[in-house]
Amino acid sequence: TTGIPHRPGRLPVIGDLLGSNPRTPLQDTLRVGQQVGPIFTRKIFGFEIVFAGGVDVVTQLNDETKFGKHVGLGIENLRAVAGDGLFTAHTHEPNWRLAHDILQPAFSADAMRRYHPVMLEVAHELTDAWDRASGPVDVAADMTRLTLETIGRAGFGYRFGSFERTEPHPFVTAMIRALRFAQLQNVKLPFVRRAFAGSPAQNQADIATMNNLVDEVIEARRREGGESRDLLGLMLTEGHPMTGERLDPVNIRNQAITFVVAGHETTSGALSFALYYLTRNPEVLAKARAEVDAVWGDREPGFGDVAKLRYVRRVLDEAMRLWPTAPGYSREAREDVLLGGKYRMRKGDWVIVPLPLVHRDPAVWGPDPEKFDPDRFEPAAVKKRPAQAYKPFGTGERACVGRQFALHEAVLALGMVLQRYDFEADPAYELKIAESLTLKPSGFTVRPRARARAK
Ligand code: MNH
Repeated sequence: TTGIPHRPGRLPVIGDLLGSNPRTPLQDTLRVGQQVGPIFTRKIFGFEIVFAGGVDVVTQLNDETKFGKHVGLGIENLRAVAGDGLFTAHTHEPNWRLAHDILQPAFSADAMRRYHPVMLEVAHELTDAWDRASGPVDVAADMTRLTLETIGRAGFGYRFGSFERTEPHPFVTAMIRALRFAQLQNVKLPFVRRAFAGSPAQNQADIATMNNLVDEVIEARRREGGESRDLLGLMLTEGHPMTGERLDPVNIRNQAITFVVAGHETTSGALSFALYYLTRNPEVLAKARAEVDAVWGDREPGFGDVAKLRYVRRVLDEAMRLWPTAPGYSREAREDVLLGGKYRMRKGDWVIVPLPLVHRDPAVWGPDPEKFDPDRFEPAAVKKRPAQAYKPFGTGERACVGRQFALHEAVLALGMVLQRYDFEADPAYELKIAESLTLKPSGFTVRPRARARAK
């Protein structure tokens, strides 16, 4: 990593700590990258980490013959929670491919058709809650209710009861704390780590809370049997399509926790940012709503109606360009290479790709990358861009398996709230982004009012 530029003013021992905030590592990295360039390092608590945020260098990194997913740093720590589940598994662990192949059918077009009624049911719980709301609603909190309920019911036949609760389900409280604990284990100074991460004893209790719930749900399904081909059904009854090999019980538990976590945080943030940008761009909102009115009218959307909302989909795509809610991934060299034609990487060396930088590269996205403009995703515009310029769902064989699930769920929910409400948002609200494993707008509220025409 010698010779890679970093921000001026790096200090001995504490490195680039000044100007870094443990609550906003991604936003700090974004600032540094915009100042320093497409390839840079940050040194935090003795770690020197290489980042690559230019579309050219990311095109090199996304070449699967030269690089693969790196499980390290933050993701390695998550193995305390999710073990060898799909997201945190090393590609060379046999359980990665086994689970990948067994679970693939749970994300086919056929499977989406089966999930649609469940997704619709949950979206109605959101609109029921918003119909009853007498004041502003916290958008990220309600979108999290929607997405958690959706993955719980569609994947596992489990109801968290999110819309009946004022406080989060105990699983969620435990999950949020356990994820924060895992992420902050990289912080070397013990007093800082404890202040932000909480105690190891609490962490053990949180992991037990999560495991116990998952074990109960699995036990109940085993007792009841049933034909369901949801995620849990596939894991409990299917073998590998070629070898017939089955998932072991510990791995099934790891997958269940993985899917509940990966299956809701990111989609919730994407919906929240989309609604934020809609309230800030009245012309975009008018166009999106006109599409919903033209394609859906006052009808309840069927499965095939969701993919017809092409403009609403572009609103989501553009929201995930500016704030990709899974804000990055790591790539590890499979052989010795020259990064960006300049910097030597040895086999096993790795770099982080901060997606908000890639998605703002002015060489690709033009002089005003901060401008929210869904027309960037018109087919003709997409065709003109390099293929690796937009990667909110990651890349290669380790890319998101839940992409179609997330997009169906999100377009459906966004369409339904556009169909039903006018939104009054506080014009004084300034976008504030909360970073956990994922990104969400913090403190963003809207007042939903039933539209005159919709029933
Ligand atoms: Mn998802 C992997 C983004 C929704 C389940 N997801 C990834 C990766 C990104 C990502 C990026 C790759 C990370 C890496 O390379 O280290 N995921 C998203 C976004 C959304 C999303 C932006 C919503 C918007 N993901 C979902 C949903 C599910 C899901 C919904 C499940 C229902 N994601 C996964 C799993 C993986 C993953 C599982 C790991 C796949 C693998 O490595 O085999």
